[in-house]
Amino acid sequence: YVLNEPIDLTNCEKEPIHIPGRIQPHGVLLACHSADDYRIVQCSRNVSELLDMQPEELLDHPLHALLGEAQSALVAMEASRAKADPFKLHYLDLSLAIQGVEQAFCGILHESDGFLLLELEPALPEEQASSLNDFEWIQTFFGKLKQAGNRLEASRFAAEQIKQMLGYDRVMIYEFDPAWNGKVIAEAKEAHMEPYLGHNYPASDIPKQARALYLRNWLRTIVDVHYEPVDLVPSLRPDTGQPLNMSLSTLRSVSPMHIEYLRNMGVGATVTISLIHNNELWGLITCHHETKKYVPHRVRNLCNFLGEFFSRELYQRQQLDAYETELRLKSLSTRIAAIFISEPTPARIMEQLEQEQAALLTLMNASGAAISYHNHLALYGDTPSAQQVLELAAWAKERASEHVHHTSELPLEFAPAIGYKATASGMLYLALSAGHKDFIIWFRPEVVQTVEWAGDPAKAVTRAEDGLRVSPRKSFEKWLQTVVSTSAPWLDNELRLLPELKSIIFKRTQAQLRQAEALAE
Ligand code: BLA
Repeated sequence: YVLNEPIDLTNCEKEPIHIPGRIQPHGVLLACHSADDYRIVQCSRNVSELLDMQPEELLDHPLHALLGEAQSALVAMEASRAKADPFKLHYLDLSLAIQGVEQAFCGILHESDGFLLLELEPALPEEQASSLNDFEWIQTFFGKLKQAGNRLEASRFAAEQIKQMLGYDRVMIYEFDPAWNGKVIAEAKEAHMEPYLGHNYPASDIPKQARALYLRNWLRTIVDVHYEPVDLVPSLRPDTGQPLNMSLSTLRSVSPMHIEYLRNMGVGATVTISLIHNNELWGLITCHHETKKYVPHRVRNLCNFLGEFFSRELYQRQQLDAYETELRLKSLSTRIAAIFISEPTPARIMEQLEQEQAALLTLMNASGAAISYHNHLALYGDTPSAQQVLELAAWAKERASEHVHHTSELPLEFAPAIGYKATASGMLYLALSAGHKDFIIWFRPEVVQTVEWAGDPAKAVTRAEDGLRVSPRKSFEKWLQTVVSTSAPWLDNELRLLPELKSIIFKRTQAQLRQAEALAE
């Protein structure tokens, strides 16, 4: 793969993977003109092997010349469904007489810019019998997911069952982070294989255009990473002279970059299922087999369906967890606010806060807190010294917006904090009065994290001696990155509580100030 541009990872994003003009050889592709009797306008060259016909015998002929009237009527019916509902996978069992012998095919079809793309995969003889298991698979899957205690357990069940259904060696649930790096959060695998559970992969392993494509096309398979791609004949659309858009094709030939990646990884075949919620790709079910492997379309389709269900189930669990957390935090925050409202004097407020310090820390999942109120400074739990707290408050005041400043990397932003990073790598500052004389700071300890990468992420791409070839890394050996001076992040549902708490306390503080002034007069 040779590029003339300077080499960087964004080149990967420029490969037009949806128009390769080639397919994988385990099936044939026919592009038919939808408005013209489904006349075949392009086909893959391997029709000569799988259908025993030359491309010239098919091109320009209507589809019914190949399939017969009855079957092509069924195809036309399914094609109109496919046009109406492009996100579903549409397929039909078809039969073709090849050298006088009837042969079963799975026909997978979709619409592509006015063309019907019909892909034919020879059906395996054992397929008919095994479809009886489908209902059982579905029942087991639904049952197990409902039983799962949490997200990770549900993911593990899903991985195990998909592995059984595909008969694959390894199935992983792969989750993206906000920067599109990915992590294996659950894994089912053969005993002899090295675990990938917990491994992280840089965003460049799955470039942007591939992720965009997987949002539309929910299931892909590479039957044999050592395949020879098969050309389309003619290579361009005869009507427009443009390449055929193969975004939704199941046989689409895969990026040579990715093929090289998989070979480097020692993988023989893959199935990948998109995990989508709210029209966002949040993860993938990635499945590996050590050698080449074909899985019937019916089974792949079922895995796809279960993947969708799994995705929804996880989302609902998350919503429920978030709701429970929200209620718990609200009640804690009300308890703290109530102290400011009901206690008559600043001294009493400080006394009561002392009593309720556990609630104060739990509210922000903190290990320490400092409160400065009416010239009193109180420290609860693990905190820096009083002097350090005052210096920190002066620094945070300058940075605060809406009276709040928070960081989970304090030692990187405020050098003096290096000295107490074990106690306070995270801090959340809230002013309790408009002039910042009063404040509260919550602290979180340093969490030293070891991130396991599958290979050095800085070397996700290697360049050859000629300086022009980009290729995926060769090594997937565990590469450990140690992250220091960082605390657990402050979460949205925690930060959301601050405005209300602030407004209650501000009002009270002002009222007390007015009282004090009135007394002084
Ligand atoms: C595609 N890369 C992919 C896909 C996966 C990964 C899952 C989807 C295609 C598929 O179905 O197999 C990556 N696979 C992984 C990861 C794991 C795994 C992280 O099993 C972890 C266990 N890839 C590179 C570099 C480039 C690159 C450097 O590493 C570009 C220079 C490109 N990856 C690349 C491209 C695709 C891809 C272009 C799209 C392939 C296609 O659909 O044609």
